[in-house]
Amino acid sequence: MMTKKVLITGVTGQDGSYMADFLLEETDFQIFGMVRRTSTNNNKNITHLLNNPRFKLVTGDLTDSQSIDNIVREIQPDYFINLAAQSFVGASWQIPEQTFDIDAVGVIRCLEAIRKHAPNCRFYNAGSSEELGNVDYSPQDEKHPLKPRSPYGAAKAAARHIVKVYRESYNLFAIQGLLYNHESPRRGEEFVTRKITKQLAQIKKSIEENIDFKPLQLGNIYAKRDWSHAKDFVKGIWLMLNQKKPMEYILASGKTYTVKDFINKSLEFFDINGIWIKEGLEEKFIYQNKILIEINPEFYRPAEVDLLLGNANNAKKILNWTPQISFSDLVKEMSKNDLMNM
Ligand code: F7E
Repeated sequence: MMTKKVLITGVTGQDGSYMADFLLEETDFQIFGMVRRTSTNNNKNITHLLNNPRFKLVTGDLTDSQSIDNIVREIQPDYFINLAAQSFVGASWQIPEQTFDIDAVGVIRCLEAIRKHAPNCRFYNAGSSEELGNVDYSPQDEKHPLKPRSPYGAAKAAARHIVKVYRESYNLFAIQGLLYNHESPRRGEEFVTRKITKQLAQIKKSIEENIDFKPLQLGNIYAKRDWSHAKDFVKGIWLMLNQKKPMEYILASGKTYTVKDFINKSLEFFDINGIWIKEGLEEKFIYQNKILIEINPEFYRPAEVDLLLGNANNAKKILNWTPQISFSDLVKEMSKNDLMNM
């Protein structure tokens, strides 16, 4: 039998790199990682894979239909896992067109290439709890209506519809999981979790060395999110891709915490016992008479998703998916990693 081939887009990112790690470990498949050409390389999440004979990089771009078409025609993948995106919600108000071009139209480019050249290929597109946005009830399940609050959420909701349309029109195995926030030491540094652990690690080191530091500046620290570890989620994606029928599931921890809870957990790891004072824009965290954390309205969003809490019972029951890493261990791992790499 021919070795199976998996194409992963967004392979230099958090999810793409963990997906490649997972498949290299758990299967004997050949992995093709699609990367965008850039003048400076962005390979830090995959340096450990570059010499692996089962891992190959291919150049393409979700905004370039010819590149996607050529890659699918030439590789003839058995699985196409689309983890490339403009994934930063905050930036999606500044670059709404680009966000749609990559996160929604880009998905059509993938589906068209599959339809034409590899109709038996199983396709996964990264969906998001941001599609649910201004939620009607908690915890949210797969029946919750799509109510996006950002250009990013709207683009992912559009992608969900188009994936369904292609699935039903052409009988493709095409699905879009609905994943709640997932984090790790490989998370990009502008997302709130990594921003917190990285900057608190810097502050911790500055305090120890008695040098000046800039306070950590954040926006809405009362937003609630359902956070998990990205490693647990790539496994869930793979289970979704290997069911008999193309069904879509929520992956979530089923617990929700405020951004402030995340900060407090990380402060606990760094052993910084200060106090929170004041409220609203004036709220601050003080330690040894110094401001460590303050609010900067620049980081507020034009519209916020106040609360996300997912119900992953279907994935647990039907896919037998069980997340392993708790919120507390996640915060510790991220904080420890940033401190070690200072
Ligand atoms: O924000 C609040 C912010 O940027 C989390 C992406 O992976 O998960 C992610 O989207 C919360 C928001 O992630 C700052 O307002 C406060 O309420 O880490 P985030 P996100 O927007 O939840 C979903 C599932 C995705 O699909 C996305 O691709 O934290 N917040 N202060 C802040 N957020 C940031 N980034 N920076 C702050 O200073």
